[in-house]
Amino acid sequence: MITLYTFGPAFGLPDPSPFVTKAEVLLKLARLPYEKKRADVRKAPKGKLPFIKDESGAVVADSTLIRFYLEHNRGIDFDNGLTPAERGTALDDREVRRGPPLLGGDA
Ligand SMILES: N[C@@H](CCC(=O)N[C@@H](CS)C(=O)NCC(=O)O)C(=O)O
Repeated sequence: MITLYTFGPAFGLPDPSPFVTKAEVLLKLARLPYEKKRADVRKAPKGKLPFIKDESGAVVADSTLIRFYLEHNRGIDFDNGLTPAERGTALDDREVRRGPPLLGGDA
């Protein structure tokens, strides 16, 4: 089972971090079983949350890379139903305009 490492509930929210929330929504959309554990952010692989660990012990840090992991390792198509043009627009908005970690951004 995948473990999602989080800050834990705060301020009346399931988690105060939008990135943790994004990763959890991705896991819910993927309909994969997962568990959540609170993590000490100072010990996180990149010094930030979220990160996940899978059954094999593989660790993926960063919500965008978690999305890539779910798409490429678990065969999840989050853009299912979109036309090729819509997929391009979504990718452009998500990964180029907002600046993905792979391009040095922090979205
Ligand atoms: N690009 C990362 C950003 C993660 C991020 O900035 N997390 C913040 C909380 S919202 C964090 O852990 N900050 C801890 C710190 O900077 O010390 C992602 O998408 O997961």
